[in-house]
Amino acid sequence: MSDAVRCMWMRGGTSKGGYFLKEDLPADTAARDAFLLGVMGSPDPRQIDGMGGADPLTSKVAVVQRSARAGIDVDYLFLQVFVDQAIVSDAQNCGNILAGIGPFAIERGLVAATGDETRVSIYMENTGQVAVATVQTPGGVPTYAGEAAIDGVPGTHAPVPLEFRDTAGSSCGALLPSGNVVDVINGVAVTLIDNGMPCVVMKAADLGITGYEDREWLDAATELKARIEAIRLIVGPMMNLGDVAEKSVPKMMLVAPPRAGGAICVRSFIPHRAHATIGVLGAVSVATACLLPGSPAAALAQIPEGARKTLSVEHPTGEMSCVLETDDTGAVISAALLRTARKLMDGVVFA
Ligand code: NQM
Repeated sequence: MSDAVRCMWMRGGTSKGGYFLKEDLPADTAARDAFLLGVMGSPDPRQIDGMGGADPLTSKVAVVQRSARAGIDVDYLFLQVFVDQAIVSDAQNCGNILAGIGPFAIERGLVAATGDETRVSIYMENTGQVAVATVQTPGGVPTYAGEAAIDGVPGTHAPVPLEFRDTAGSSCGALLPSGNVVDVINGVAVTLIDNGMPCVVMKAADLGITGYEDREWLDAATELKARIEAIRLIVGPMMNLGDVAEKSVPKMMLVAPPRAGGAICVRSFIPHRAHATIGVLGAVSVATACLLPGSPAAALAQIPEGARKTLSVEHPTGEMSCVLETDDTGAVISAALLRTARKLMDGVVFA
């Protein structure tokens, strides 16, 4: 298709991508995916003929429509457009791209602003769960300027707090899909967990690294990546995800003791490239693993007291603070995080 399609390009958290109204995209899934591959310039490691940034974190798409569900403003479908393979996957959520959904929905007239702040309830179609985003709307218009800083993004912007409830088992059917806090795979103790994002959490030291390496080092560590991928392919079916060879989940999380006053330190593979920071729901899942007695993460974590805990998850370029609320049994019942977003371009895009 070479026709112009209406699109807004936005940064959401530490990711970036194209935001579309569902009605503007081809209704047929195969035609939609072919169009999006063309828009991003995939498959090509440089994405030179498209809008993608040659990085999974900048090859993302949000498809948004007004919701018919009671109490919900908009439905959001996240699509990961693979960089070097002709794959468009709906197998995961994205909490970073989620940060742009509220402003986008208001800008496109799907949601009316309600004063200086507007709460937008968002049904995440990938996993059937709800998130609430609070958007700054002084004068009834979304603003992107503000004083909130998030690590991994230069400068300050308007805050977009995100709240999640009932994220356990989002894609795997249960918080601990294998039924265990610890499984041993290829000699490595792992926690298979899904609190919004399917993740495999293991000690970096058990894979022979410190867990403090930078993204470039991790991306070049071919043998380490092969070992991690071997584990990932084994646990896919154990996590009710089936064959994950061509899926972007589960994410692989290598944890180490915190060294900047946080709760835990993480290096994540998503799943074949190292993350520059950490995914939003990925961070929620790792923070949740830290609260499970006997887990590899719990053995390394520094956990604050109280039913409402702020766990700072250290990552390669700073930290992400997750506010977790727990019930009497210690189970996580809600999570909240701060993100920012910015409108970069509004116009039409060509495939
Ligand atoms: O875990 C990257 C990102 C993500 C996902 C990935 C995310 C999340 O940073 O909710 O945000 O893990 O593929 O955008």
